[in-house]
Amino acid sequence: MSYWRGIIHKYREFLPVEDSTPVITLCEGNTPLIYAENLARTIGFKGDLFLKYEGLNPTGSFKDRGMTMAISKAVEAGKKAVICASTGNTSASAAAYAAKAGLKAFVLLPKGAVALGKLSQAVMYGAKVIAIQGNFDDALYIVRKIGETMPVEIVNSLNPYRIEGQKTGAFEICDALGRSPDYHFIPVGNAGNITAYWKGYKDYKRAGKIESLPRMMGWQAEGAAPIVKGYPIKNPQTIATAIKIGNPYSWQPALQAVHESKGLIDAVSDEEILHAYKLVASTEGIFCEPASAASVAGLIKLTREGFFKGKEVVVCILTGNGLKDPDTAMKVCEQPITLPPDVEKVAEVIHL
Ligand code: AN7
Repeated sequence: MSYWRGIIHKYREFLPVEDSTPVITLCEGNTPLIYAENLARTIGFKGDLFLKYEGLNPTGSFKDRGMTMAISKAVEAGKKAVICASTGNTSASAAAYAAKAGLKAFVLLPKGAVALGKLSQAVMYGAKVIAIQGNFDDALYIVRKIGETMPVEIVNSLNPYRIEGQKTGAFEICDALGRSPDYHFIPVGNAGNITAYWKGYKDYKRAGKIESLPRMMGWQAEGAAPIVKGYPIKNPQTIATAIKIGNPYSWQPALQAVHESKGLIDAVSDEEILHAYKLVASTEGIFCEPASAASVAGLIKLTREGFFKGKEVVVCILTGNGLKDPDTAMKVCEQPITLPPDVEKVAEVIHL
């Protein structure tokens, strides 16, 4: 049988699993790498632009790659419960994989700062949802304290198996291109994913699967850009709630990825994020969430500044599905119009 059985099955030789490890999978991964010629033309980018649409994972974000590993290893270790803090996507993913594994899931969310779709996922999958009257960083602090004393496995990206699973995104990109990209653009929140992708590229190079490595280009939201500023942000602010994080756990590994790859981590404004968010949807037919569009916003910014010289191959990671956050979409787009059931009136509007 050749049906897709998830990233552990596909990339087992690169992952810390044994034949005896129980594989908890929802068939994550194998997401499309989409050639984005319309977007490239619109923004004046002359190279080859690809979008890796991670919003097509089982729970609608890249977190599923890491969660299949974290939950499989938790089951292997005999754990009965998992816990995470989340801006939304980690909690949705943890809740789903815990449901599949028959584990209890506890998720701590910053109250009022999580997109409704993500919240609905966590409750539907049966997690115990706790809204914290604070921000993500407060919630993660509590999770780490509880993890020290209670018999519960933390499945935030401080769990090393999360990073291992997420690195498979890099494998898929290289398998699809037959090489590594020249530049890898990615949003940065808690900085686990940029860390994971860099590890993936390095693992693939060491295995002789690729000859070169991409430069890692990370993008934070201006109001939540601790790595860019060089100090933790106490009260981070951005419309991209997924990356509204003031003190990222993987700060140092992310800096190392940028240093080793001769890349950068920079910031884009909410305005730039929303512009990219709308452009990806209207030029390519791809609905990503606002945080995901930070990678494209970064590409637009550097293209405008004349950063690219020739025919570079660029991959932007679109980390999550736009359907998770329809409220933001409806806020920033042209509103539907209402008309009586009248052919003439509708014809007037269509006006071709
Ligand atoms: C759509 O769910 O941190 O830099 O708790 O949901 O690896 O944190 C989400 C992060 C980018 C940033 N895009 O990735 C969480 C959480 C989307 C995200 C990021 C997140 P990291």
